[in-house]
Amino acid sequence: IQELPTPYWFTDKKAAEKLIQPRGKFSHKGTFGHALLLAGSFGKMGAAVLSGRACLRSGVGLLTMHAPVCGYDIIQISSPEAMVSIDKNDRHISQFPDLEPYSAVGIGPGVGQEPVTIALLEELLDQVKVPLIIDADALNILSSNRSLLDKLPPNTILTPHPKEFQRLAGESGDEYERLELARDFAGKYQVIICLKGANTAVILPNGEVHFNSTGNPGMATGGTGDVLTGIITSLLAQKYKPAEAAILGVYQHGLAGDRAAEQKGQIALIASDVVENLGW
Ligand code: B4P
Ligand code: MG
Repeated sequence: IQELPTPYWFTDKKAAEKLIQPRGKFSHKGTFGHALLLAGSFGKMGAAVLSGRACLRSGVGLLTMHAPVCGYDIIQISSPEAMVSIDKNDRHISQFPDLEPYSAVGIGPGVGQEPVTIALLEELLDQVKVPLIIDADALNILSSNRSLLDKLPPNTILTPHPKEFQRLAGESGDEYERLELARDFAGKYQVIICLKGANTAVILPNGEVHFNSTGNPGMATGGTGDVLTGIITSLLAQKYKPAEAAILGVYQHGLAGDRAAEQKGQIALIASDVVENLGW
């Protein structure tokens, strides 16, 4: 019997630590990139704040957060390290700044699915030339505007939880079938999928599946997904290759969740604790 090459990998401590790029003594903030996060809407500015703070705690040189008018004070007060770019729209994002200064773009946490935001996503997919991560309602926009899927730049990172994945790729009978569906999807659109849950699976366009070893059920609480988006956006901005940014980001997110659970216990854990326990 000929043994087939297995597509399955496991991200343990050793595998993850190998990916971390040490900081050179003479590095400066320009070395670590400028991230742009498009996040938040009226009533969901917390998602933007969580992803922004996680992005800052993951080593990015500079962060600009683009948000609707209603988010201006909220971001400036909660995240003094971030710069804010303000949309013309009061409640939802409808535009994005000139992309030239940015080394990576993250979109989705708390954005909602208003027509103006759908139009923005389409325009972004046409224009973006730097690595991109798409999460949350931006994924749901892709699911209900399927012509946008063909515009996804290669190696774009998608971070669906199982329900978002179902909307994107359809029903699956069991977890194995879901994984195979994700491998087909990643291959078809040449994207990277972080299929979130216990042992989040990172699926690469070549069909490789990297299962994560960190994380705990304490992380099943609102906002932890937004934290992951910020971490991966930060790594992309620092020029980690998209596959490495996804694998390492998922690992560090779970590790921070495990540290938070040691301190607070799983039941008390909230997403802000994950941000505060990021350590590199
Ligand atoms: P939404 O309202 O879309 O949730 P959200 O805003 O995206 O929340 P958030 O961004 O904080 O969390 P996310 O899941 O992105 O609604 C979620 C809906 O999906 C709900 O109806 C829920 O029931 C359903 N759903 C979610 N997960 C499901 C699952 N596994 N099976 C079936 N239905 C599910 O990100 C959460 C983060 O926490 C991820 O990084 C994830 O890996 C981590 N996490 C969650 N549970 C974990 C666990 N048990 N162990 C380790 N890590 C875990
Ligand atoms: Mg989410």
